[in-house]
Amino acid sequence: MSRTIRSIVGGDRSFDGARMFRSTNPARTDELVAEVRLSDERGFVAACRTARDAQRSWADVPAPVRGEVIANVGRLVHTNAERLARLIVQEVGKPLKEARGEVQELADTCAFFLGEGRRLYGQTVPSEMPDKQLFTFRDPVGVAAVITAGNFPVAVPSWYIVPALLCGNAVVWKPAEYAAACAEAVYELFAHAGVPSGVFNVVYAAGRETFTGLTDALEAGLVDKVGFTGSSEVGVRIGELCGRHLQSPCLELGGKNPMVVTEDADLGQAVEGALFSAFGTAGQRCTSLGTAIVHESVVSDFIRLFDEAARAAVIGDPTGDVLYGPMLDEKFAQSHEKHLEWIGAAHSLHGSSGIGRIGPDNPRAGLTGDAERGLYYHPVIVSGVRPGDALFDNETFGPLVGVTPYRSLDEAIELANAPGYGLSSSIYTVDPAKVFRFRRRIRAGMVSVNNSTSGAEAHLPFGGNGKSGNGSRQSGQWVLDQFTRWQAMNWDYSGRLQKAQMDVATV
Ligand code: UN1
Repeated sequence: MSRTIRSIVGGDRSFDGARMFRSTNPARTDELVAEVRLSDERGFVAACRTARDAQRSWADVPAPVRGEVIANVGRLVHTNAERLARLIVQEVGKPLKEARGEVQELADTCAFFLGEGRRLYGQTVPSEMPDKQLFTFRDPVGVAAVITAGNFPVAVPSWYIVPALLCGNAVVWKPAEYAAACAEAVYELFAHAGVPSGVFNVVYAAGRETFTGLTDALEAGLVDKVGFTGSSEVGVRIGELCGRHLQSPCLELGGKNPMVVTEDADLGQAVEGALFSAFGTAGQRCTSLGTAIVHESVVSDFIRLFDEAARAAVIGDPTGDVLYGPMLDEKFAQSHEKHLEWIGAAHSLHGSSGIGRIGPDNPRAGLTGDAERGLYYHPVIVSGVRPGDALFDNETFGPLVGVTPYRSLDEAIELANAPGYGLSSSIYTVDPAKVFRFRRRIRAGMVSVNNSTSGAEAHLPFGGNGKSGNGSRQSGQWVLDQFTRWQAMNWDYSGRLQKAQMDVATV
């Protein structure tokens, strides 16, 4: 049964715009999951004002008590885990097993941060002068505006929302409209867990209105930190906008994640890793494999095995046990089709009995879903990709992966860094010297050894460099520095004016 979602959840509803968005099941596109009323830019600003008004008293709640609220969220996630996972499957088409994993990632994030409520440590620091003591304190930044994609509709938003709230900030969240029902479910978990009204706000709006609303809210001094997960293009615009207000946002952007397969690698293991990295979530993770860079002595064996594995993979109905399901929604299906046009004459196709959308005219043997109503696409492996090819240089965010050979490890690393992204990466080898050379030279924020490019754990720093982000890190303890500001204090109890640098004590 579908539901209608108002444009601002839990806040002022007078900004409901006239535009509606229909969130549908990508495995059965005629099945409506939710109908969302989109706000205009004034709604975004109003939500920021509500957050600003509510933030001070939330910051006055002792941090360990805020941690208890996060613990409540975690408990509610566990109680509602299956319902939430099935909603993710229904709304964005992620296979059930992956959706359960995503819910677990949300629970893990709560488990990590609930304890931080008792650990928002400052420091006591010695002074250069006698009878003087120095201290540091962490304070919340204020209002955090969080804008997220829908490929991870519950876990990735929680990387911002959970620590931001724990640190005493108020949050305005603009989720992806095509994952609105998931967002509403997340909102309800936080509301039931005891986050006071106005401290956590959700606004549904289209990209353009969100950008204008954010511009106005920053101008009015209503936003202190922006967290954004999405494309590199939009990330650049958000970075420019925040820079005008001397703010540095958390940016988690695209990736063209490389996997280097060396001549000594276990090929079976590498192919298994490539299959999941390239095609898990239908390639729609920011950590998905972009290009497999394979030593020339094993590249033809690698392609043969990868091709066989992709042909044999079960694709289709996400409620079942499949490698991947449909594209997230129509918009992603369309951009994937554009990326397929990048395949040129110099490339060879593997991995598929067809190319493009699977349907009655373009069948795939063993598809388990409804080929007519689902946004299912053939898995495509393209060999012969080189720097300068659109396919090599750009993120594609679909079940489409390149393979290129290399001769020396240094060449492999150069190829891996060439597209200019720097999110995730992987190397398959048994040689520790290669691992550490790769680790040092690769520009990526994340390196996997003998493992998928996807699947980072919630307590490690997640984030990228270059076109993948501005060096900010989501997840784990590192994110506390995003949502708090350090304050330094000195306290002189000597009874006289001791001047720093001038009255330094000597032995
Ligand atoms: C994303 O696609 O935005 O490492 C995040 C992974 C997941 C998170 C992906 N834990 O693949």
